[in-house]
Amino acid sequence: MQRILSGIQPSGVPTLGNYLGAIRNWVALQRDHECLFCVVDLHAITVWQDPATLRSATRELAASFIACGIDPKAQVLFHQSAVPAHVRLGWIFNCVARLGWLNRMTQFKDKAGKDREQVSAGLYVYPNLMAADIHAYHATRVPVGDDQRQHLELANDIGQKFNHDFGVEFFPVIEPLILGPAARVMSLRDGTRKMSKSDPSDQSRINLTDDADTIALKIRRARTDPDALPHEPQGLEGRAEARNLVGIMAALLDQDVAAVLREQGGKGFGAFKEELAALLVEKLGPIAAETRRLLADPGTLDAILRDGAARAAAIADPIVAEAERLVGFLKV
Ligand code: AQP
Repeated sequence: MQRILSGIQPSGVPTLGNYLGAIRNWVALQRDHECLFCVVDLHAITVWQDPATLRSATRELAASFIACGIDPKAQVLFHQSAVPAHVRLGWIFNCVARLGWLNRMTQFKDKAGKDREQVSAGLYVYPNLMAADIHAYHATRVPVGDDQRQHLELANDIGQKFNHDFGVEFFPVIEPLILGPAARVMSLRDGTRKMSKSDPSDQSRINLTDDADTIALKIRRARTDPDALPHEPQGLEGRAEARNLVGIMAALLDQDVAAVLREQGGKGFGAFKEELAALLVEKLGPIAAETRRLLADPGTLDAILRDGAARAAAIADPIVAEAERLVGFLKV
């Protein structure tokens, strides 16, 4: 059975984007893979996080994973900072990766923007830690969206350079796992930007913890254009916001955009938005309720995370100890 590692940053409350683009697909993977699901808090602090908020966001994300259908008994659910193997291997990889490789990472350029000199060094070396997250478990498959493809290639370059430098075949080649047509959910305020949990505007996203009224209000206020919905996908060209809302409905219904437009074409946004909001409430309502139930018992949730961290460490520790031995660290 192939071992899979997937992670999400606790950099806010998980969104509809995280759900449709990632978590929902991971739930399906559990059936025929050995999975490690990681709340990547070490990655989250590459940008400033308020400490108390980070702690609560870590629990919230873990609860959302479970509420969405991740089974923490059958699979390993843990938070990254609780397994030191990530940092130990991450440091080795900082010394294996070349500066030129990191300079090519487009996500760093996007995230750093014009303020390059002011961002943390962690944001710059983040792809090395991501490589360590995967290689620490000898995971061979990683479900990724397009935005993470370049980081995965870097993880392979690092693993292969390590093997070459130390004359071993230790780190396996990682294959990206592309899961069907990736649902890319865009901001409700700007159809050209992706929906993000760290977007300063709460109105730009649907949080997995939003209640029915909040969802309805956010969808009602979502930016659109004055035209009716087209009958065919070509009619969505140049209409980023309309395309996004139709795409969300299609993803929730497990249909393609053409099928949704056959039903919805000709309708105005008022009627369409009402249907979309009702559908969102139907699909997300049970997730939000289960998340709230889990969060009401932090002791049980922490025990799940503790157990997950112990099981993750049991896999990663011997692998990372061997990497350290190969590097030449004295083991006494
Ligand atoms: N809008 C989105 N549409 C589809 N998939 C998305 N993902 C995130 N946003 C969307 C997928 O969620 C996974 C985890 O993402 P992450 O938390 O590690 O970082 P991110 O991609 O940067 O997500 P956010 O929500 O935008 O976080 P912040 O705001 O902190 O940057 C990934 O598989 C990603 O593809």
